[in-house]
Amino acid sequence: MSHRETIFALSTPPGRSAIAVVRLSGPDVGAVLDAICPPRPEPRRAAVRRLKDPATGNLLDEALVLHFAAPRSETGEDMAELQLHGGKAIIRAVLDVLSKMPGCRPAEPGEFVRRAFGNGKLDLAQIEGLADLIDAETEAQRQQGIAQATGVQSQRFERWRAEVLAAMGLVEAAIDFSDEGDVGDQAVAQAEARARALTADLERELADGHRGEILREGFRVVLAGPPNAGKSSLLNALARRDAAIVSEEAGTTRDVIDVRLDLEGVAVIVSDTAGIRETASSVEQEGIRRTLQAAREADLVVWLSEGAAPLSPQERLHASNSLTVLTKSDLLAGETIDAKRRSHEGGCSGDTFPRTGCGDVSPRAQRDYDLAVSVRTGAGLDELTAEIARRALAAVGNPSDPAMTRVRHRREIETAVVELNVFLTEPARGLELRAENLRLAVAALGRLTGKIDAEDVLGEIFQRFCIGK
Ligand SMILES: Nc1nc2c(ncn2[C@@H]2O[C@H](COP(=O)(O)OP(=O)(O)O)[C@@H](O)[C@H]2O)c(=O)[nH]1
Ligand SMILES: [Mg+2]
Repeated sequence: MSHRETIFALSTPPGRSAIAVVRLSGPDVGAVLDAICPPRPEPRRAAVRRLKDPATGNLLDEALVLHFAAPRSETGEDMAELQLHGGKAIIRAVLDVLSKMPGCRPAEPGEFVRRAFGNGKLDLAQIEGLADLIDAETEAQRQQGIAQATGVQSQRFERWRAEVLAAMGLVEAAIDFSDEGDVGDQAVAQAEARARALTADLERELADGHRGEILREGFRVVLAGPPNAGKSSLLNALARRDAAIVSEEAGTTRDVIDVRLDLEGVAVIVSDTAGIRETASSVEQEGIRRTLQAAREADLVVWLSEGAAPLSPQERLHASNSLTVLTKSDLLAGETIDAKRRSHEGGCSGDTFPRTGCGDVSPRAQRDYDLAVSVRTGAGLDELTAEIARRALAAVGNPSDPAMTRVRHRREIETAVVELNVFLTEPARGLELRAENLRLAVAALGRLTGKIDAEDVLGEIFQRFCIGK
C-alpha cells in the first residue's frame, strides 16, 4: 500500500472562512513537510509553522501543522493536516505549491476514505455511516450515522457472519468424520440449530419496516385528495412558505412538489400532489398518475377532503398507513365567507396564522375524519404536525439502534436467508452442497462490511479442530 502517490485536498468547504484545513495522505507527506514547513513536527503534536514555497522561498501563510505517522492515521498512511487561515488566495497558493511537489496530486472524491478501507481502517458499513453522518440534517439521522460510523452496525454484521462460519466449521467437520456416523450427525445437528436461530434473527431484521432507510432518506408523507381540497394550501402552511401554487381553480397542481421538514429530529418529506378526479386533460391525467405513484411509495398518506362525506379513494391508493383530514374547518364553523372573498384571501399561506383551537366544527362532519384543520385560522395544524411526527417517530424507532440503512444491506441479508433456508430444508442435497449454501451466506454477510476473505473460513475451521487433532 505504500508505493503510491501522495494525495491532498481542501477538506473544509471552499470559500472564505476563519480556518481552512488541507489534508495530505501518502508516502511523501514527510518529505513535503520538510520542504514547505521545516522542521517536520513531531507526530500527533500540533506545531505552528511558516509555510513557504520551496521553489521561491515565498511565505504562504502561518499555519497549525499536524503530522500523523503511518499506520496511526485515518487512512493508515502518513498524513498531515495544514490548518490555514481561510482566505481564498491562501488556499489557492498552498494547493498550487502542493501540486508541484514530487509524487503529489489532488485527491479524487472519497479517496482518503477509500485508502482507509484499503488499509483496513474502516469497513464498508462504517464508510456508509460516515457518508450518512456528513449528510445528516436531523438529530435522528446524526444518531444513526454516528452509530454506524463507529462500527455498531458492523459488529452486528460480523456477529451474524461469525455464526454462519461456526455452522460451516461444524459441517466441514461432519464431512471429515463422515465414516464415524455419530460424531458427524451431532455436528450437523448443531450446525442446523445455529443456522435456524440465525435465520430467525435475520428474518426479524428484514421485517423491520425499512426503518433505517426511512430514517436516512426521510419519512415520506403524501397529501392526497380531490381537487380544491386544500392540499397545496396545507403544504405551504406546513412549510411556512409558498412552495406550491394555491388556486381556487381545480386541477392547478400537476407536479409532485416536495417539502422537507424536521419533525422532532426526524426528516419528513411532505409531497403535494395533483387532486384525484376524472379528467380529460392529458397533463392532469399524468399528474394523477404521479399522485398514485407517490402514494404507493409513501410511508403515510394524508387524505384531505373538505366535504362532509369522505370519499374513501385512499383504498385506491393502497396506503398501509393513512390519515383522513377534514380541511377548511373554518367554513364549517359557521363563518359566512362568500366565495369571492374566499378566492381572494384564500391560500394565505406564508402568513402566520393565529393558532386558535379547533373551532366549532360540526361533530357530525368531524366524526368521519381523524383530524380537522383550517389553513385559514391555523386550527388543527399543530395537531396534524404532531400526529405526522408521532407516526414518523414510530416508523424509525430508536435511531441509535442499528438498522439496515440501505437497500444493499437488505439485499445481502435476503441472500443469506435464502441460502440458510436451502441449507436447512434440503438435507437430501448432501453435506458438500449444503456447506456451499453456508459459504454463499457467509459471502453475502461479508459483503456488508466488505470482508469476503476465504481465509476466514479456513481460520474458523482450523481454530475449531486444532486442539488434539
Ligand atoms: N376558507 C378556507 N379556504 C381554504 C383553506 N385551505 C384552502 N382554501 C382555499 O381552497 C382553494 C383550493 O386550495 P388549494 O390549496 O389550491 O387546493 P388543492 O387543489 O387541494 O391543492 C383555494 O382557493 C384556497 O384558498 C382553508 O383552510 N379555509
Ligand atoms: Mg394543489
